[in-house]
Amino acid sequence: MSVTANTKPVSFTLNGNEVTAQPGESIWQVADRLGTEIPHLCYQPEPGYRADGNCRACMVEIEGERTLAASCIRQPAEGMVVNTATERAKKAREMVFELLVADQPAREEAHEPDSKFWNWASDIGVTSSRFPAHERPVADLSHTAIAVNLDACINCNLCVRACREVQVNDVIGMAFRGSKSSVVFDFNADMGDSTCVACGECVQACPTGALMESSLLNDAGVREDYADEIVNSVCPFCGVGCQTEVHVKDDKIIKIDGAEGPANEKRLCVKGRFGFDYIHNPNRLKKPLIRRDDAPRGWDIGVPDNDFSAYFREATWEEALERAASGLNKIRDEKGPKALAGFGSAKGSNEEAYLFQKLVRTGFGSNNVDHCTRLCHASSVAALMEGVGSGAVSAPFTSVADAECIIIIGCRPGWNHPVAATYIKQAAKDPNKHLIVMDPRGQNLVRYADNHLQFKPGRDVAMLNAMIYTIIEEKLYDLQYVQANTEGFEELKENIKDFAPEDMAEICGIDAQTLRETARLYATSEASLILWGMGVSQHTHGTDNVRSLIAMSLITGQIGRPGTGLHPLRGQNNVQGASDAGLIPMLYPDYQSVENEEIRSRMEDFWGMELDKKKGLTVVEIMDAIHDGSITGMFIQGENPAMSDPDQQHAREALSKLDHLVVQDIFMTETAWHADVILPSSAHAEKDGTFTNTNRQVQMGRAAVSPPGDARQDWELIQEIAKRMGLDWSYTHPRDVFNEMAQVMPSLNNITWERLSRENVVTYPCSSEDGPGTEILFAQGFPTTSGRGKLVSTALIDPAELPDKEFPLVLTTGRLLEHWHTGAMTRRSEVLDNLEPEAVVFINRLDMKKLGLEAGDWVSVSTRRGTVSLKVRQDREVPEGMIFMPFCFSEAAANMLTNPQLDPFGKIPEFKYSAAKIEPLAVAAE
Ligand SMILES: Nc1nc2c(c(=O)[nH]1)N[C@H]1C(S)=C(S)[C@@H](COP(=O)(O)OP(=O)(O)OC[C@H]3O[C@@H](n4cnc5c(=O)[nH]c(N)nc54)[C@H](O)[C@@H]3O)O[C@H]1N2
Ligand SMILES: Nc1nc2c(c(=O)[nH]1)N[C@H]1C(S)=C(S)[C@@H](COP(=O)(O)OP(=O)(O)OC[C@H]3O[C@@H](n4cnc5c(=O)[nH]c(N)nc54)[C@H](O)[C@@H]3O)O[C@H]1N2
Ligand SMILES: [Mo]
Repeated sequence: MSVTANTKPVSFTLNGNEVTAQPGESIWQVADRLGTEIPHLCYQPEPGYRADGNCRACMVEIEGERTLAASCIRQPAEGMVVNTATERAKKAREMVFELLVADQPAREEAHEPDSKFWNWASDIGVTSSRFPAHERPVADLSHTAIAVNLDACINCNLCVRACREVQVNDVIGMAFRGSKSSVVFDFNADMGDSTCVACGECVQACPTGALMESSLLNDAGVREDYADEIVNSVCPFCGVGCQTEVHVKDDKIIKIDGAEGPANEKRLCVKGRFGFDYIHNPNRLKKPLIRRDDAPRGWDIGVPDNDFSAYFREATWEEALERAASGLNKIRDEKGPKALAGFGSAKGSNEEAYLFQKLVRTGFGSNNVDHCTRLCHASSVAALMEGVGSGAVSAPFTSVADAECIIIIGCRPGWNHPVAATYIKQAAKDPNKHLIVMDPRGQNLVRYADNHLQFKPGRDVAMLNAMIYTIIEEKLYDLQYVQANTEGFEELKENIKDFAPEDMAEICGIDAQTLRETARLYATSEASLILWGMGVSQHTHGTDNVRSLIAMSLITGQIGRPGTGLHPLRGQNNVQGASDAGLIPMLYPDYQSVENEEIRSRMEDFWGMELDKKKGLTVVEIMDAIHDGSITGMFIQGENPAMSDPDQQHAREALSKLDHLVVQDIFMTETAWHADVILPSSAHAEKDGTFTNTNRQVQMGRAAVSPPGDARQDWELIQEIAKRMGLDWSYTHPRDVFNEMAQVMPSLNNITWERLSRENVVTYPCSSEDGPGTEILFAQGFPTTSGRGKLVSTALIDPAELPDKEFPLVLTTGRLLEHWHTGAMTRRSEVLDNLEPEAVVFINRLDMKKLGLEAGDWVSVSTRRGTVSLKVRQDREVPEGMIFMPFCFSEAAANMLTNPQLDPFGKIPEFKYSAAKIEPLAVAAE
């Protein structure tokens, strides 16, 4: 019996018909393609799932063979005669089901009465059994999101493949033998105590309901609620842009599954699958609010979700909108357009972002509009625009499948882009590929990596330039590529002389040989790809860090081909789209400079009014301008700067100093507490709109439920303000906005609202009305003025604040898997907050010892900007001398501590490096 894969098409007979199998196709797949259903349990016809052939539910008869064959793993041979419905095959399948039914709770008591298992059982007519049942395992309800009821388990192994092969989390396994054989988590731990990251892939794969969303089960462990509608949409959390199937019942989301999108192929992570309940949180803003005249102001008043009735009163929409707009009008008219500023949102849609920047540019009258990209990849975008003429990724993260060498630097995809991480881990398991992790902290991807360069924080340029030095000295660069496609090589060559690995080793903490070997690996691999994140960008020398990455890729020609390129992993679900749409103080939609006469006059014609000639202020500059009195009014939509800006006291003092602040959000955030008017708006699952992910894939998000109470659509509210500021807008639907955007954004060529409604996704740039778009950019040169990629030399620059005697540690900040940024959404999601409920600082065992600390002790963490109190978590991934804090916990806000010093080019603050100290607290600091 041959089980080797067919490499050529094969003709065979299926149920009497002459058919052809494509190379690699199994009998099951051919039958399925041609419309013949064969029962299957352990087989999952989704990308990433390997057929295992263990359940025997898909047995078919092959003429001339004594035994039946499992059609999911069997490939047809030329001339083979296969019958799926012979008496023998049917009987065999019935026997399989009868044996399995014996051990199951009856369908009426089944955890999932509508499971794949019960549906097939009833299709083939076997719903009871003559066989005695084995002893049934008890339920394991130790995890907050996933219920484990192994009484329904049929040992089909799908959850093991889901966990190990698809998501590559390696938590679920099979243990014990024979009739005792069972699914286990780690070494037979309770699910809640295991290393499970709750991606829920196993839940989605389980054909029986043995693994299920616990929120769906009643007290008897039975599912009662089923969707009356399933809406295809996109996940609201990160830039991966997973497509989702949103299950809705009675205008409430009851469950989310992964849908077949190009960035996720049905996979999701814990937030996307289990974190949706924030939108039904009782504390959603439901009525417009106006600050009471006698309410005290101050930077430290805001406690999210606390009773705010002493500060705010409910108002009608008319009153609130009037108050919001007239306050802005007054400032504009009395102090001039530049006294106003706006922060738009990377959580909202492209249409909302476009309208928001248009409101600021045409209604407020200046370019003072920015958003969280400034705190994020601003330095990456600055370097990329300068070097390759485009700020977006050159290739999707799924290109890792074609890469030979994958470098991930300054990012932590396992936590922050978990579904992208599944593709990286899958690729890294291939022995012919090499994964290199460069990060001062450890992370779970290190397990799959060839090497972890655990260098000193803030020393990226030293490390990367040592690699460039090696590539040039050892002549590993691609001379032809350099000559044909780049400029500045001679200067780079000259400048790099100071960066011999032997000299940089001490500075970056990686020995010269490793630096040289890594450089060789990157330069000489068939295809090398770099993915990076905030560890690279959030520094006062962030732009230089990225310049070095770009130089490395350009001199080796590791760009523009499959498996090569530069991929800054974009953070927010729509930060790519919001930037494209022009939520940037120096750029109109599609990155067109506001200071270019010709472009400006084109935009003036298009919008029908005169526009500001000067670029506007950026996020942190706006906060400074409030302090110096030049900005006195703001509109903030879908951002929480009171938590996300560096040096929080400074930022909150600014917000409380404003004469007029309008906040449009879905929750009473720390920022909203400072507002004069609060406009309750629509969450992601409540709106139609397009969203652009990190791969440049423009995707359709669809409203699944209605906004709560009187909350209204974001786009409508922006329009209401615009109208009251003298603009004659009359959009009736996000579609109208999209159509307008497409007229000034060449990146949207061949992408229409109708197309996206139909196809869900198109990648930009797209060169034809029906093509899927261009995944890999720069195959032929660069969109710079010269058509060449620019090599820019960099220098060694220290982080802005180095540790000293008083503040001996390096504080780095970032994220947790379960929480989103400032916690606005995820701390209001029951599942996610249960998983990470309290503020912690991560610290190495050795530093704990020096300070006499035990895990769970209360400490204070201080920098020159402030002090917070929180608990200690021992963490072996943080190196000695460094501490890590996530910035989601308002009770111990990391940004009380961070340094607002800016990178001169990207204007991004140094979130990743402050000098800090830790002191034990004797008493619990409740
Ligand atoms: N769960 C979750 N996921 C998210 C988010 C979230 O809030 N929660 N936010 C989203 C957003 S907007 C963004 S931008 C992304 C961010 O995603 P990432 O870029 O992965 O973000 P961080 O965790 O902030 O930092 C990444 C890494 O930088 C490392 N690092 C620290 N200092 C240095 C240094 O000096 N050099 C280098 N090379 N590395 C250093 C840290 O050790 C850390 O591993 O995540 C997105 N995804
Ligand atoms: N210390 C430290 N600080 C950092 C970083 C770091 O690594 N360390 N990272 C920085 C980075 S990379 C980023 S991107 C920023 C993120 O900073 P922010 O964007 O300020 O953070 P979020 O918590 O994502 O804020 C989103 C806000 O939008 C609201 N919201 C969600 N959906 C909607 C909607 O549909 N409509 C409206 N109107 N509102 C909505 C939420 O309730 C929340 O208040 O933080 C930055 N700050
Ligand atoms: Mo970000």
